[in-house]
Amino acid sequence: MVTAYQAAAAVVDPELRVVTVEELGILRDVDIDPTGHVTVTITPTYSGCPAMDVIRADVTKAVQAAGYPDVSVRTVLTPAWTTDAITEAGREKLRAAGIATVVASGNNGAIDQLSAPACVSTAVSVGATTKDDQVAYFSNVAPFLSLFAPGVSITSSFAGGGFAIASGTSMAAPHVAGTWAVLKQAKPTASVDEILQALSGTGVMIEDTLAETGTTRPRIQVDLALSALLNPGVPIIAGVSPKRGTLGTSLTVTVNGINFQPGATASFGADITVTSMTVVSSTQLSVALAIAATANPGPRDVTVTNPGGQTATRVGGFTVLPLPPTLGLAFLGKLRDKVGRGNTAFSVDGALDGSFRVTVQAGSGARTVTRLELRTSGGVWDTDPATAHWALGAAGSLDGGLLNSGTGTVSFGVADGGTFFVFAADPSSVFTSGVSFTLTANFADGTSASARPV
Ligand SMILES: [Ca+2]
Ligand SMILES: [Ca+2]
Repeated sequence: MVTAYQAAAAVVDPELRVVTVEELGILRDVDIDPTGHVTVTITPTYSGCPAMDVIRADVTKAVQAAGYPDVSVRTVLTPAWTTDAITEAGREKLRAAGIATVVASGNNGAIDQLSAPACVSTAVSVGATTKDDQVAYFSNVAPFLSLFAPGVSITSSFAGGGFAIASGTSMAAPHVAGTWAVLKQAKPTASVDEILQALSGTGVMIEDTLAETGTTRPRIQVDLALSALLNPGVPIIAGVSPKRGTLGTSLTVTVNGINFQPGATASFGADITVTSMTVVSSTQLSVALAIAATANPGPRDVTVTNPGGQTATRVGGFTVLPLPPTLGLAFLGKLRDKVGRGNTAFSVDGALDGSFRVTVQAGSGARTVTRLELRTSGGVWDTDPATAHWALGAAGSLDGGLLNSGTGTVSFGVADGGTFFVFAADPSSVFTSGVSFTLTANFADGTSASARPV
């Protein structure tokens, strides 16, 4: 005999007839009271889901047919349904039917595992990157992560109306779900594997440098994925790594993409000589470059040409950097109170902070500072809200106001030979003379430089 639960669980979704309400995670509970009354509890996939009326009727009919005439169906809205509720069997059936299950990787900052159910092999798992293509510190990452998408400081519609800015892998996953819909619309016959292949093959390869595990996964590029899906066989350059080189230097870069053929050639524009190149595979080239000492700094278009004449061009795919500036750093003691203890603590907290003077040495040229990081054996401080590191304050003078009192990000100019000051809260007597400090500054021209106190 079929139990009331089995009868309710076997009801198929009226819109996705390949999966049952149990596999979709819509069925929450089936309860029989002493009088024989059956109460079935279900959760809609979204509020106002029109299919719920049909499901309610189907479940009632099925439970009655199993020998329980007295049935009521209760709808609960909390906890809200998410794709996390879909069972593994449900995911497999959806995938076989051409429906992808896109799942956020989770926000535990794990470096080699994903939250369930993103870890399920049939899920399309999505981790979060910053807008400048760093892995977000909170994002779970693993070698088997499917894709990255932007997930830091994303403007989104919010429950209750209006918009808000939020961060999380739950902000990254909808970028992939939306992209999936665009690709599926462009090619309705495409399978889950075909679309996933187009997205991963044309993604920019992002290395998890925070974790230093070497894990490198693709961050989606919608336009290129669309082109790959609609133009099979055509070469596409997804990215160049490293994508910058300093004038007067030689380096080897990796070109990632699709449909590279044996015998392909590459060019990197004016003042850059390709000294040798290897077609590693249809998705990867290794190219040795020599950048002339007299090269003009700036972006170059990268072009790959297959022997048949088909070309792929990535506009501005590689940038020639000027020489980096020389920095000086002096530890002045715990002189001022500018910041507190925490990633967003860009205001006074009543305790004196480690205070440092930074000099852009004469002859370096005027620069614009875009990121600062202070490192000691006792910790890391930075101006980057996308990392968990504590606040690093920056000011034009010891008594000047913070240049980064908002979110912590910096963008300020320093003259040739000019100075600025940075401030970091002391967790436990870290800031004493004799401790080894390293300050690293990034500049708007793409260069970076480090300094230690002399
Ligand atoms: Ca302080
Ligand atoms: Ca930070």
